[in-house]
Amino acid sequence: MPSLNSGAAYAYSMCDNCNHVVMCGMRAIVRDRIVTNVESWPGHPRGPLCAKGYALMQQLYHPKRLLHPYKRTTPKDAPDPGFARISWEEAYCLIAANLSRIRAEYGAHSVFFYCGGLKEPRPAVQRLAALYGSPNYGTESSTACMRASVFADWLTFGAPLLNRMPNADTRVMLLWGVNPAAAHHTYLPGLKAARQAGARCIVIDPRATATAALFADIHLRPRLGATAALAAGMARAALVEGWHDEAFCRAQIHGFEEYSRYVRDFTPELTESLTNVPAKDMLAAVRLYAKNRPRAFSSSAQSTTHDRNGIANHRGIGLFAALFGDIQPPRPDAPLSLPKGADLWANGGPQDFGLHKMLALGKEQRIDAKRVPAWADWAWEVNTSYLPEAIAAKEIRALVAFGLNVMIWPQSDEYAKAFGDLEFSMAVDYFHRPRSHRTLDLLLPAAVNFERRAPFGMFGRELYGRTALPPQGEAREDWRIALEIGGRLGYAEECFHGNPEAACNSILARWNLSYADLDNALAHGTGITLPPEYFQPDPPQQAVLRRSPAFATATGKIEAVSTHLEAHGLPGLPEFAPPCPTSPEYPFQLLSGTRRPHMTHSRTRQDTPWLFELDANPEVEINPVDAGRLNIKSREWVDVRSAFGALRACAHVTPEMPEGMVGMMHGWAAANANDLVPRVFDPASGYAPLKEIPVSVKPAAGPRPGNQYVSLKELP
Ligand SMILES: Nc1nc2c(c(=O)[nH]1)N[C@H]1C(S)=C(S)[C@@H](COP(=O)(O)OP(=O)(O)OC[C@H]3O[C@@H](n4cnc5c(=O)[nH]c(N)nc54)[C@H](O)[C@@H]3O)O[C@H]1N2
Ligand SMILES: Nc1nc2c(c(=O)[nH]1)N[C@H]1C(S)=C(S)[C@@H](COP(=O)(O)OP(=O)(O)OC[C@H]3O[C@@H](n4cnc5c(=O)[nH]c(N)nc54)[C@H](O)[C@@H]3O)O[C@H]1N2
Ligand SMILES: [Mo]
Repeated sequence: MPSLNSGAAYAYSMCDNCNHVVMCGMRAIVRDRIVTNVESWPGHPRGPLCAKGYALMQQLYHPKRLLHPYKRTTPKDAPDPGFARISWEEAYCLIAANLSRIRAEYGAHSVFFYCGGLKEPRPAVQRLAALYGSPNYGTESSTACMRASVFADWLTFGAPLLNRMPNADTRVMLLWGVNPAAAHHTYLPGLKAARQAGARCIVIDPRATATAALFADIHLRPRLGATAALAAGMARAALVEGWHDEAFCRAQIHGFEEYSRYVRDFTPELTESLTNVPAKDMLAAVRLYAKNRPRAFSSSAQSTTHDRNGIANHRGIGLFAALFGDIQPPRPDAPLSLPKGADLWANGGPQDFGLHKMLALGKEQRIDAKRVPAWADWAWEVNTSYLPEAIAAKEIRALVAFGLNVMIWPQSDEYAKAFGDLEFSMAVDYFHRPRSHRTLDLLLPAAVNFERRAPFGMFGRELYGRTALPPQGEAREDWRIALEIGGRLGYAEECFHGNPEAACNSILARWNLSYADLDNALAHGTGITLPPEYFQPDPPQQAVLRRSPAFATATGKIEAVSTHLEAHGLPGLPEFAPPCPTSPEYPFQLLSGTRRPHMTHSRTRQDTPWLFELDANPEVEINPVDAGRLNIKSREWVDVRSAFGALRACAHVTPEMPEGMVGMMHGWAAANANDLVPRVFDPASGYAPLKEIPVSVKPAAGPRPGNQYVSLKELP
């Protein structure tokens, strides 16, 4: 550790508090092996740190952190698992005995390996699943996060092509369902620079977001579940006016005529009635986008796919953007581009390390193979929406989970209940989360930031090591746990004898580096930049990048009619399907999970008190007109109901929400937005309608709930 005057030293890591996606560089000041301060890492490509990064210190030293392995002592249906402390030895013996028995009796596929939003542990967990022999490896990304939008792009373009952030030349940018002001603050400087250089901006978002306030010339505020209609209406407007690139469309879009015929019905009047977007604003937005170039374009990671018609929505957006001829097939002589940012981990890590080829064996035994076949045929990660059905059908007998949050799923308790029917289940986490861990057999303590070496940081060609202080209590790095379980199952050699640093070295070796080189750079507070010729993407990535001169779809063109979806008996065109209708009983559309700058999913509540202070109650955001009519005031409690569930939360009256829509963050243990959402899924992706369910909101009858919003529980 590089030392400072006064006996202190610097330690380095990367923030994991935006679900391991943004990963800003962090530098800590350490005295007597205790982190006393956290700051942005000077010179690091990601940053600056936001409140979530600073608050990580509190997570590190939280008195309720999980510090030892625990085993349940009560029957599975008991409300309290009665977790009792055990040794790592006992924990590993239990795991190895159960996993070995289950594989012998029912086959390896009957164990589901799961990683939540956390991206860092994934390569090690993939390797474990592959060695064990189960194709049933899935994550939150293959259930509720950005992978469905990648799927939609792949169906349309053969690659995740859509997001083109602005640069100095950009004249117009279209931000469709993105709010970097809250979700990706590191994009803001680029947007600001483009704006200052004169770029115009269209924002499409139902809410009055900070992004719209900062950048939008035109802001369209559609109702939920109407994306495919808005995209079709916008496409029609461009086609009718002849603003599109006809020659490009005819040459490069498969099914262009069918698509043109389909969108023809979406007149400005019909589009307005379906989407609530005034026709004249919609037409002005299309004109602004069509008449300026170069164009930049960014579409949502997930909002438009959290819908029963999500894949069609997202494909509709992509096809609108494609009409102008901006999205070209890759050139045969194009240089291999480098993975941007920390995408190496966000996309699952190196495929050879994760043993993806082995993971793909026995694909027909994936739980999504028959239930979401269009997805299973494409995604290497299994969709987990139907886990309760797969457990009831005895296709799955055990669960090995890293970072399990049942509140990502609609009707979350059905998942927790189903896990109680397993023969064996375990999770690794920073904290005991009663709502998610209630039915598990084992709970294991994960080391957190500043206590782990793996994985190292990778941002484009820049590699960064991390300093690891000794973990608190008996916590262990996720990589170590996964690799040690592998060792107990007979794969000690393949699992680097449980040593995360040795595992990292096996990855770094492709660049003739080892962790010692990263440590040498850390001594100077820096990383290592690979020379361009040194960079070798994985072979499958190379194939995608090199596949040319056509689009990497079956037809070699942009597919307005998807051959993949048609082959699976689904509509090939991005057709509009009406959202669940509101009614006098349930008059509001529920927009759940909109990111807040200082909150991350179910975390950053009591586990980071500084952040919790900023937002200490589950809030329902409601427009002043609606609130006035219902006699609801800010900070008063309201009951929210859908046909599928109910919860009580605190009102926040704000013009940010449009009339007829209410907003709520998911992940509150006692006011879980996903209790309101039914288990019906987009047949193409298997994703849930997290953003279209009708609800009612009424002043709460009875007293304000007491201190029930506790997401952590102390262990004995
Ligand atoms: N209604 C609604 N539901 C949604 C969404 C929405 O917008 N609306 N969004 C969806 C999306 S996009 C996502 S990504 C998911 C979020 O889903 P998740 O990312 O799974 O949710 P988190 O709340 O971050 O829970 C992760 C758990 O893992 C633990 N954890 C975090 N990091 C680590 C680690 O490195 N190691 C270990 N062992 N444990 C760790 C945390 O303590 C926590 O208990 O929610 C989805 N669900
Ligand atoms: N602070 C913070 N940052 C995060 C996270 C976090 O929890 N906290 N989570 C990370 C993760 S896991 C993810 S997946 C990303 C998500 O990143 P984003 O998808 O960009 O974030 P959201 O805020 O969920 O959605 C963006 C906007 O879409 C709008 N929207 C919702 N539905 C629709 C619709 O039907 N049409 C249109 N046009 N707009 C719609 C919402 O109002 C919102 O303003 O953020 C990442 N960054
Ligand atoms: Mo996500």
